[in-house]
Formats: sequence, structure tokens, C-alpha cells
Amino acid sequence: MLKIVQTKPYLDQKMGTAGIRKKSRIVMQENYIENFVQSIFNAIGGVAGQTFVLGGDGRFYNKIAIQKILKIAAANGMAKMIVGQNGYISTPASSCVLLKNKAQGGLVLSASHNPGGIDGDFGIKYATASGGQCSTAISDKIYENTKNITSYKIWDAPDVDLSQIGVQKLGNMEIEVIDPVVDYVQMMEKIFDFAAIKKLFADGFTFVFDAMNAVTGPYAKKIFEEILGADEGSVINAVPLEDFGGLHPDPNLIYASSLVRLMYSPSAPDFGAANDGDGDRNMILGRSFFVTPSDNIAILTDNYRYIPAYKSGIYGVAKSAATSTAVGRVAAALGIGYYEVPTGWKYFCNLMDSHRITFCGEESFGAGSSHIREKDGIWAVLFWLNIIAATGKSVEQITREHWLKYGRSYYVRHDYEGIDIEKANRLMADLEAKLPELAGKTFGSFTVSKAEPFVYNDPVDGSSTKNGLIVYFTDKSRIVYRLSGTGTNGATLRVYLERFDDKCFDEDVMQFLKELADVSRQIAEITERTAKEKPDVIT
Ligand code: VG1
Ligand code: CO
Repeated sequence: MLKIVQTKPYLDQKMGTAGIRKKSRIVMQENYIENFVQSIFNAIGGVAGQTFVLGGDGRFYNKIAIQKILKIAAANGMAKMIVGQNGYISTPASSCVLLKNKAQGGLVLSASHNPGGIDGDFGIKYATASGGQCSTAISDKIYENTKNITSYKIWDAPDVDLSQIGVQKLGNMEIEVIDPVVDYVQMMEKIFDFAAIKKLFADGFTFVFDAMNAVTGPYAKKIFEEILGADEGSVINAVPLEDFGGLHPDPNLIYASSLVRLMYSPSAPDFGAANDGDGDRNMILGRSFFVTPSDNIAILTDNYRYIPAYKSGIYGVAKSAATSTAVGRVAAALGIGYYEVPTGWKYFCNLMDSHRITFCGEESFGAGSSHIREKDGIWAVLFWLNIIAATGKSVEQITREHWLKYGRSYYVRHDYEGIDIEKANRLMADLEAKLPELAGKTFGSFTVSKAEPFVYNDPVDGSSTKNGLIVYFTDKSRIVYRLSGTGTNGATLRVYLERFDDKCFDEDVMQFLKELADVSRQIAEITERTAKEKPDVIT
């Protein structure tokens, strides 16, 4: 039965870099999810007769939120909701299913790499018919709606059983429960040379994939163990858990520490990888060797010819401004288009839709291609396995040959977390104001060549976005400053440090970037303003 419920607006439902992201307890407030989802539907002119895709990374509150969303969708006249079995779907699989079914929209319940649980985080990403997350123009409209909402529609009915694959009805809406792994696997089989990777494993290549107790476990088990023949047990932490087993499902050197320890131990397998909570981020490791995400996208691009789906040619490549310039050198060598966009995958979508780019990547462990409109963790792992199968080279060899050819961008990101929001905003505003004076100034051994805000003018829709501040130095070093748009605890200042060297590739990264790190604090007065002498997290 259709029910109309009176509600009061929440004033904090503004989307950040990737959807809305909040502490679980905030999302659990009365009508919080209902308001947000109804506001999406209102802002896009209703969803009557439409098809959407729905699922989440399985974190705490996934189950409850999904039932609410199904009932709101049914009450709003949606024709069909395609739902991942048990309410699970990875972010890349959601984009895949959305595009395959030509659905009008998709909702992924996830706070990505943020920890889960009642004291962790929850979030919702909203994708349009393009398969990618909505533009800022649309999220602004949704935000306006959340501030003025007075009622929502909900179908008053018992909860829906999502455990069995098949079709059922909720009011007039059809619910199709699918196994999202199936469509995703089919897509991967079309892109990569599965026969060659199968042979690699059959020949004894050893591998470990850490799903971090999050959504990619079932996908990874199916693809790597069942289909490609990696040893049983190669996929670890493979069962999605509501609290990720206490892990922080962020695949980097800090939070995937047990995998990192294994990869740097004498019993390391040939290859190690991890994905984040919702399966769109990846970390790649060789034996005692780590591939930085900025190098990752550069190396994948340079090796596109080994991959069946790309071997006949690629369009250009894009990276977020904060990502190192490594892939830019590859683009120049290949003579393909090259774009720098603000942080957030949504900025790549127009470039993919208009065939300007095929690949894109971010320093935050994200890489992907135009096969979907999200970054894709398992895709990146398969890409590496395919290169290794085709070349017979190790992760380290492939990376070292890359440096030899193009030079190396030593790169690190410093995060200063939990800063008072007002203080953080002031720091950025004051820094921006003094950028023009920086040119020509010397800090230690670094001389500033140019300093300016990063402004992106989208060549497709003409929109203009300012995101972060960049200081360039005469020796090709760069510092990028920006505030995170995914945090749930005060403000996080991200400082991205890059220094180029085309002769020596074996410097200690931290040591090599130490002076630049000091300069980054000096220029932005970080310690004076935040009382932090060093970053809270270094990745
Ligand atoms: C972070 C990353 C960004 C990424 C975003 C979403 O944003 O820096 O590169 O696209 O998270 O990632 P921010 O604004 O906190 O720096 V995820 O894996 O949601 O899906
Ligand atoms: Co993610």
C-alpha cells in the first residue's frame, strides 16, 4: 500500500567526491535515507516506469537501507529494480549491470574504503544512465531538494527476501534479484586473454588477492580461483562481513598491512593485490615490491597492446590533477590525448563517453577503462596478470623497465586528518591568496616556477570546476593541496608530493621526498595552523 510520510529536511545531505558519506549513526536517524533517496527521485523528475540497479558492499546498515530504498522506489512508480543477491554488488559490477540492462540509474550503498560498523561509515553513490556517478550539476539539484523536502512516498509492505535469484513483485514494481558476479565475469572474459592467464597459473605462478572481508571476495574467488586456476585459498578475507572483520578496507601499504608483510617476506608469492570495500580500488604488489597507483595507470597505458580488448588502439588517457605526471609521459610517447581532471571518477565520464579517453586513473589506488564508468579493482589486477602472462616478466621488472624508459616520479600523499573544518578552509583560502607571490621564490633546494589553483574546464559539457591548489617547481617537482570530499570526521587536508628523476630509480621514497614534504608544510603553514608536525597518514 502506498503511504505518504511527512518529514523534515536534514541540512547535511550534500554529496562529496563520490556520493554521500556519513557516520553510520547519522544515516540511521529517522527518515535520513528516505529523505535522501526521495530527493534523488524528485530532483531527476521522478522514476515512474524506470529501471534502476541497487546493491551495496555489504557493510553495516546495507540490509536495512536496501529495504527502505526498494519500498521508496516501488512507491514512486519505478518499473523494475535489479538487485544484487543478498543486497550485494560491487561498484564496478553495478556500473556493468546498469549499462548492460540500459537502466536509467543505479544506487550503490557504500562508503568505499572507509571502515564500516555502527561506529564506522555508510554512504550512497548515485549513478545515472551513463553508468557513472552523477555530475555536480545534478548533485546540486538533489542537495537543494534535500533541504526542502516535506514528504516521501513509501510502499508499506513486509521486507523483501533477497536471498534467491529470480523475479518477484513489490506493489507494481518488479524486483529482479541477480548474481552480479555473472555479468561482471562475462565482461572481464571479453576484455582479457583468460587462456593466457590460465596458462600462467597452470605453470605455477603464485598469487594472493586480499578482498579485505569486503564485496570483491565472491568475484575474486570465481575469477581467480575457479576460472583461472589460481590455487584454492589464493583469495584471502574472501567473505564480505558487515564490519569488514574490523579491517579498514583501504588497499594501501598501511591498511592492507598483513598482505604487505607477506609480500615482503621470504614466502612471498609472485603477485599480490588487494581491493577496497566496494571493489573499485586496487593495490598491486610484486615480491618485495610496491607499484604506486600513479605508476600503475602509466604502466597499464604503456602496455595496452597486450590486452585483447585494447590491442587495436586506445583513445587517450586521463588522470586526476593530484595524480603524478607519470602517465602524461606515456601519453606523449604514444601520441594519444591526455587530460587532467579534478579528483573523483565522475570527471572522467564525459571524456569516456566522447571517446577522448580509454583509460583513467587516480593516485588513490583507482584505475579503470571505458568498459564501465567506475574505477575497477579486479580489472586492474587482471590487466597486470595479462601483461605478465604475455611478457613473462615480473611486477618489478615491468615497473623498472618503465622507469628506465620514462624516468620515475617519486610520489607520496600526506593526509592531515580531523582538522577543524573552518581552520582547514581558512588554510586553503589563505594559501590560494598567496599563490601569485610564490612564483620565483626559493624554498631550500626548490624554486617555484608557477603556483595556481587547479581549474578544469570540461570539454564536453562546458562546466568549470576548481579543485585544489598546485605549486610547480623548476625541477618538475609538484605539490598539490586539496581538502578531501569523502571524510566524515572534520576536514582532511591532502598534500600530494611528486619529484621526478630520470637517472636514479632506487632512492628511498620518504627520504627523497623529505625536503619537499618540509617545504609543503612551510608553504601552507600546516604546523602553525593545525599544530600537526607530521601527517596522520602517509600513502
Ligand atoms: C577520495 C580519493 C579520490 C576517489 C574518492 C572516491 O576522495 O582521493 O581519488 O575518487 O575518494 O573513492 P577525496 O575527496 O577524499 O580525496 V572510492 O573508492 O569512493 O569509491
Ligand atoms: Co571504493
